[in-house]
Amino acid sequence: MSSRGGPRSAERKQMVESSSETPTQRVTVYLGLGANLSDPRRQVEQALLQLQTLPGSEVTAVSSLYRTLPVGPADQPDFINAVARIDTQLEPLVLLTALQQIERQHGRIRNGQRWGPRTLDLDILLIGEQVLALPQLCVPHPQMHCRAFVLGPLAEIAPPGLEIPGQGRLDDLLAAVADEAGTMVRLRADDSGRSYFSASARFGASEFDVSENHYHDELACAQAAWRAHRLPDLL
Ligand code: A4P
Ligand code: MG
Repeated sequence: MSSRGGPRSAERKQMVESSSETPTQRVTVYLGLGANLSDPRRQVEQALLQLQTLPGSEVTAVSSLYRTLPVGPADQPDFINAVARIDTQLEPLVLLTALQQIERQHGRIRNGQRWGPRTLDLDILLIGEQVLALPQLCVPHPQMHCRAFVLGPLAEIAPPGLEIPGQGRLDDLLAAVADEAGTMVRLRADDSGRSYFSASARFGASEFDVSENHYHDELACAQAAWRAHRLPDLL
């Protein structure tokens, strides 16, 4: 019977293997998340779930969430910040487009004000050791080396001795912004979470009101991915 259809499974496996002789290279990328409008904590938590759904990508670590003072215009709410690490096959500009789509899903409006308030900001901080200076994308992120709200969470999940290309060692950069780092508040587990992951058990669908939550579909999808995924092991 099986000979009437395509190749048997062993043959199929071999075909798949030979068709992927030149697999797309995976690269480690660090992403910065920030929000200070419309329940910023939830914006960041939901965005972390949505990162799970990026094609050809795997979230491998997430920092704690931090409450941080705004850098830039002071007349805006405090931010919630975090950093995530992903392994991805996506090309840099494809990844940027995918991240901007997530920002739009969070109602991000760009009104031209530099460093102004936002529902969600997703920045590409590092792509391996690459240095990019494209019109749409600069990597490492041009301001990351002098921002405690990036360096602090990054240091939580980065390997020891991480170098920021062109800027130096993460440890040294973080030491240089110790004053700013001292103003950051790391959210605790009970407050719901040392990190987003410790709060993940609360992410039952019942916690979210479908009628007023336009993230529901993405969230349900991400939750399914979450359960099937080994992310909780990262805690
Ligand atoms: N772009 C270039 N390089 C990148 C990159 N590495 N990652 C381009 C992401 N985007 C990059 O970004 C403007 C354009 O930058 C994009 O269209 C993309 O093509 P944007 O998100 O529209 O504007 P923005 O975020 O206001 O500008 P910018 O300069 O990226 O601001 P930052 O550096 O993101 O700063 N204070 C605290 N406490 N916490 C914060 O998270 N964030 C900001 C924003 C200011 N103050 C803050 C925080
Ligand atoms: Mg930005």
